Amino acid sequence: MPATAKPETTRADLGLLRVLRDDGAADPALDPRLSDEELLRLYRAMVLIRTLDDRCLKLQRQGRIAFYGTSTGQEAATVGSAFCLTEKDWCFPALREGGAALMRGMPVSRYIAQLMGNSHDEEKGHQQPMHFSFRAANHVSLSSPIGTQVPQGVGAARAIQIRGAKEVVLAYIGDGGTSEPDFHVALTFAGVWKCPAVIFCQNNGWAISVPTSAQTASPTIAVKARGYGMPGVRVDGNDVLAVVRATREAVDRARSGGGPTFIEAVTYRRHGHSSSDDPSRYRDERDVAAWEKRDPIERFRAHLVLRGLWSKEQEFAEIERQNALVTREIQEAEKAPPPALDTLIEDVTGTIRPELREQLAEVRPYFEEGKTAEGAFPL
Ligand SMILES: Cc1ncc(C[n+]2csc(CCOP(=O)(O)OP(=O)(O)O)c2C)c(N)n1
Ligand SMILES: [Mg+2]
Repeated sequence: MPATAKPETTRADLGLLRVLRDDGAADPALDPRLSDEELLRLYRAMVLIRTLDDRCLKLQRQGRIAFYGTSTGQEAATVGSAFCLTEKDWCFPALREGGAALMRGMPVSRYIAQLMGNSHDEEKGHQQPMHFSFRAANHVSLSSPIGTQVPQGVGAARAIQIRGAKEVVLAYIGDGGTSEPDFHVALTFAGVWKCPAVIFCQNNGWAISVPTSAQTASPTIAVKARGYGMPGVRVDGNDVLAVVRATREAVDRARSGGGPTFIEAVTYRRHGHSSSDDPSRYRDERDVAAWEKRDPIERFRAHLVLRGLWSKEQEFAEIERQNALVTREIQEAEKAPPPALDTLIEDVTGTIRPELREQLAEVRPYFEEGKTAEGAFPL
């Protein structure tokens, strides 16, 4: 807890659900009691996000990809929540949930292909970097205007409800996104329809340079759920077991017809907003250092070590294995050609209009000469 945080209360939407204690043990009354295999799967997924963030930010600095946004410090919130979905459930991510797709089976090669927009990219380069989609697990690409994914997700949940199907929708939003009208519209209708949606807010303290304290005067974000007639839960977002516990309960409730839940995961964005941002211009580095001490990976590792499931040797081997995998996939991705030129107009509209074909014919010689466009990514 940050020094400025208010005292904990017993209200789910005002307090802070924690499972992992400071000594690494799990609170026996709240432990979601995962199997050893599940615990290790969660841990490896968290380390993979950290590894990719580290490597991809360097790729951006070297000019090998255009743009990147890390989720360093938020791995527990991302992985713990996505872990609770089945393959058939739907995920509508916000900005920082590429790791949710990885947790649900997206290969690292696809992740890197999306950043490069090459011919292996599922989106064929149509989307900006960091807008991952993974059809096999119903992970829907983010639309850049923040907040839009929540009404999309609630709409999908309504469709599932009308069809009488059993899938659940998990829609993510940032703390900044909760100030968007879309957020309120979506929660209003999720509450009225009682559709199978879990709305998961990653409160990471910042919306680019705007602190959460400037987003809302509410004591917590979770407490807003009361106004929409749904349960609100505030969870320690750096405690992966607490995130699993809160999300699993919410997913189970949604699947069994009990309606939506809003979860606020309290965490921290340790890096800049994106590769285009310099956070030293607007925040105190001492706050970052304080949050580094609550690192979600280190906290969970202490738990695994205490349970005899992890060792220093395994840690070294895992880091080496993941780095080798990422290196190999980057090399492969850089060898891959760009998407075929025709994909510029394919997959965009149901039928391709004749003027689009004409435009493509006009630009074809330009590309065939091997020219590339100049320009910096704006955000
Ligand atoms: C409607 C809209 N306004 C502004 C932006 C520019 N923008 C991109 S991300 C962002 C901040 C988002 O903050 P938050 O929701 O807290 O997510 P986080 O970046 O912390 O993950 C802003 C203002 C945008 N993409 N869409
Ligand atoms: Mg934020």
